[in-house]
Amino acid sequence: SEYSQEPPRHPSLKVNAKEPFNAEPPRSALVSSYVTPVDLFYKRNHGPIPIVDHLQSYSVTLTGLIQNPRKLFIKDIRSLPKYNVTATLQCAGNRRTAMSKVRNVRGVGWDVSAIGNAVWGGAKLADVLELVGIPKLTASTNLGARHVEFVSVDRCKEENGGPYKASITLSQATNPEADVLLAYEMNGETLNRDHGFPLRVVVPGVIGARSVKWLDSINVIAEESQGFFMQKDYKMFPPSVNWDNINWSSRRPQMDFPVQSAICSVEDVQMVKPGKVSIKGYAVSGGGRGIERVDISLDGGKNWVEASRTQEPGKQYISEHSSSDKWAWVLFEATIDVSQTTEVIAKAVDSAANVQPENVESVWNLRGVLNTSWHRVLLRLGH
Ligand code: MTE
Ligand code: MO
Repeated sequence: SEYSQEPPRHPSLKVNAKEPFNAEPPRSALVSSYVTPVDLFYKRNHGPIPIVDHLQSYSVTLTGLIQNPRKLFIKDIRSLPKYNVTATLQCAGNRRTAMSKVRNVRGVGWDVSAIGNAVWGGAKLADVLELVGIPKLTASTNLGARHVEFVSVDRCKEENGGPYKASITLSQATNPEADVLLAYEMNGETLNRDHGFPLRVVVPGVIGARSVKWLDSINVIAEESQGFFMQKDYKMFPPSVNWDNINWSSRRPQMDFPVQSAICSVEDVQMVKPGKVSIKGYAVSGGGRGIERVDISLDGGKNWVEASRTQEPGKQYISEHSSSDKWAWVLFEATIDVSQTTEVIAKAVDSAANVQPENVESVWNLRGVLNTSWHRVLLRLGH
């Protein structure tokens, strides 16, 4: 079958769909290390994993509204300054299963682990675009360019057998501070097949759907990508919209993700012994907004205590071109005392004082994206 050449995968991944392969690690894996190991990083695909086996002949085509279209080989990309950016990648469908409990939604059922934090190594897209004559900090050009589309090597049924596609604005693409990468390394190792070998886009602070894997071409265009995943998916609709009255063109493609957190050191429901229990999890916000604080409540949200937070810059990979960690999650921890059945709630606040919504009902949408409601786990006394 077209799925007969999939790469080997870690046995502890929870497989939500086999073909295409969609899997997430156990919650506990996310709080065991600040940087998520590659084999435990969630995998989100819309088709078979393509095989790119001739690295010498592999190239990325730069085309569209540019003076001199050209092909870039891996050696050309590697000859540009290399940056290591620690960035959290999150699928817009993270925590969808909990949203579907309110009312049915369409999409792969994810628990809280369709997210991971990695050190991505590669060239900045802003430097690559300069090679074809588009200067840094360009919002539009006299050829009418305003968007940059990424087209993959893979094939998916949503595109009727065509490649996966997405786009970002030209101003984000040419802004060196946006840290958009063409990445060939993940956590200091060559990018593997599951995560986009030999080259993928990483758009920090933006839903994972825009970080196109197995890059085939970069298309400089006037309007945003007309691909399925920009126009007919990954949009946030109000709770009143259903499959009969949906009008896809009435909403913009989702880009930045909102403030998010989840408790990962315990399952829901978790049996615990009376006494001290360590509550650990992750918190992250999109758009480069850092996390201001994480609050924990044991009484349904009446009273809160602040958790402690850690953020370790990807020290072992830092080079002279390293950047800050505004794109990366914080891990939080609070020790609580449990003497009865207790619901533990986490909510995060970002640097713009955005707060996670209390209830999933208020953000429910038919595609089940962006469930960022307060995260709750139930602790029961037992052995
Ligand atoms: N790129 C291609 N070519 N094909 C895909 O199916 N899935 C996207 C994005 N890039 C996808 C893709 C989605 S929805 C997400 S969330 C991320 O890749 C997942 O990246 P990962 O598998 O490396 O975790
Ligand atoms: Mo995704």
